[in-house]
Amino acid sequence: MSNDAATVHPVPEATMQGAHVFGMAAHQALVAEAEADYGGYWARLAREFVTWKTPFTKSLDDSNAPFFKWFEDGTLNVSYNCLDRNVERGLGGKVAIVFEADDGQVTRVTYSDLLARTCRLANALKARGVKKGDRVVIYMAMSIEGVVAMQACARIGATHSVVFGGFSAQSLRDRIEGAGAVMVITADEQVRGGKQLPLKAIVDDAIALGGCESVKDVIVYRRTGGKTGWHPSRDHWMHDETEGQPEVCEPEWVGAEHPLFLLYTSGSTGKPKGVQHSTGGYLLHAALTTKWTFDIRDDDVFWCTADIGWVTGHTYIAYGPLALGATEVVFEGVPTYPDAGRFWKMIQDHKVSVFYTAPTAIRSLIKLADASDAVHPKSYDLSSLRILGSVGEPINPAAWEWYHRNVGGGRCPIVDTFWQTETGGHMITPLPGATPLVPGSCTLPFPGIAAAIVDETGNDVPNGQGGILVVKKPWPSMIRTIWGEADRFKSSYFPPELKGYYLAGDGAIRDPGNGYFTITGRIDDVLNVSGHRMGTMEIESALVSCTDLVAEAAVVGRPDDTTGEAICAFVVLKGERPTGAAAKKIATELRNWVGREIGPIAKPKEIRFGDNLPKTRSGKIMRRLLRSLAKDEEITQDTSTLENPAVLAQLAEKN
Ligand code: 6R9
Repeated sequence: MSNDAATVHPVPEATMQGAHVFGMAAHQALVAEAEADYGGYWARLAREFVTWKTPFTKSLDDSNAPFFKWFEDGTLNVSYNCLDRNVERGLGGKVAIVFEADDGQVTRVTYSDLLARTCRLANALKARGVKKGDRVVIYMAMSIEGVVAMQACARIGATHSVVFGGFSAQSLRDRIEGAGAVMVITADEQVRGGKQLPLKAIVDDAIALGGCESVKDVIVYRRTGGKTGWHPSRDHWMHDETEGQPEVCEPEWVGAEHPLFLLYTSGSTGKPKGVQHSTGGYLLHAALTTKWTFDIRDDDVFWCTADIGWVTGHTYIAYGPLALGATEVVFEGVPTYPDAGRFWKMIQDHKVSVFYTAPTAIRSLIKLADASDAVHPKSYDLSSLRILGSVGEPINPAAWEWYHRNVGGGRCPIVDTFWQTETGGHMITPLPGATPLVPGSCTLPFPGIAAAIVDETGNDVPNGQGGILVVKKPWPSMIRTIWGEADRFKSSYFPPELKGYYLAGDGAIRDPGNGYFTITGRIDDVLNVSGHRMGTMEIESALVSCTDLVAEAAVVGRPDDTTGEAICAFVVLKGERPTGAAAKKIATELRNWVGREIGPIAKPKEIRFGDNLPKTRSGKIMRRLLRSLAKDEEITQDTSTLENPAVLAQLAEKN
């Protein structure tokens, strides 16, 4: 593979003049600065991007690797940095958030408003006894209140753990218990695509499942006024709680290593991991990458379409843009309601200049735009756009080209940003004023990030040869630990054979010519469905927990044109192998079961039944074969070690 000249999109110099990082020489100078004095480079940026209450005297502390510390003796407050600081700089009247509800209603909040609302909620949390270091679970949909809830926690030094509103009661319960949360902040309902969906009722169910005894209070934002159950000693309306609370609240100054948040994410084994992030290093990278990767300027309107339940919504909605005093759009709904032109209409209406979304959204909108001109981007005025971004999964070159041409009018650079929940912010990404683009490649490491590709023993592989993606040096916004599971943190991310490098869990390859990185996908049992991370083991456990029906289950991913990967489950039932209508009925039952156990995003797209799974004589499931079956490939692999070759024909059958 080589990036021949025909595929390279040069930097559009005319439009990128004045970029924060302009030209490859500037990019290289930053890389060189980091190489020459690693600690000094990050310290310089930490002074430039973060306002400290007490300045730090030391940059990186690697004395207890891999439990790295950054700027440890510095103190700060994230909410101060995102709100007060902007008001003090004279941006109080500037719009911080343009909120568009599902039904199209628009609400604008200035920095002064956002500060006042955050302080009132922060005071309300304090009045309920929430204090520094306590964990607060936030189970809310996209809303101004969701961002305010995160900021309010940060203001008082409480560690938030946002749980995506699509997770089930069981998943929510696990996360509440894991975090030992003292409070849950939620809404009565959420509204998506014209439908009202419960949130508070799911919180009630989660708590009723047991194990959530740490929760003393549930604060409920009234979004729809829909009916919900009520436990008077525990449940409180947000508007009652904040009424009469002062609009000032002295920030809690915390140490740089204080945990700002936990965010649960899927791993290859066991239960989801509570990824713990810091305050100082995290905020630095959130602000820095928002500025350099999106080249944010004073008059930009930034729109990241992610949900605050995922890391992208943390770094590029709740923190990064606000730390820079930018104006951002927050959207409650879905891209296809009332029609598939919603994104384009919102870009037009709000004059969005920097737009950041996921390949899966692009791919599904391409199909719909091809079918109807009315929802094609060409039917909208998208001339406000300057820069486009992509995140969550590899973007295939065809989708890249469509996005570039039809949304970006051929003039907007696309920043294909590779990063993870664990990395806190962008790791490998173009800088739009500096990096020539190649569709499908996330190009080069962000200046200062020591990304590399190695073999199983941690040795560098030459460009052009695929390998394991690692990061050789700690960086400020990296995961600090897995909450309560320090050993798992070490073994998951710093396996001894990799020389102490951070293991990302993805495969990658570098172009022999320009050294550009292309991510080739996960190398562990983690699936990426519509940009959502799912562990195959998690889905398998959910299936086998249906003990009335299921004896055994194996889950694999298969490529999918729209969702990137699709979940395919192979199931052995306790009773006879079903066929025809019976198989369809049980498959539906099992899909709903998984939806209840984990959440709708984990429902298998396809379920196939066999009398057994393909196993070696030692009883190991041959997942390689299952992956081929899921893709409807002919089995050409050696099946001589297979104990029960007859099941292959059964498992090749669709229901
Ligand atoms: C930010 C986020 C992380 C996994 C990651 C990788 C995949 C993310 C990507 C990408 C190719 C990109 N991924 N961005 N793959 N190109 N630009 O998505 O975090 O939910 O933790 O997922 O997503 O496989 O390891 P998270």
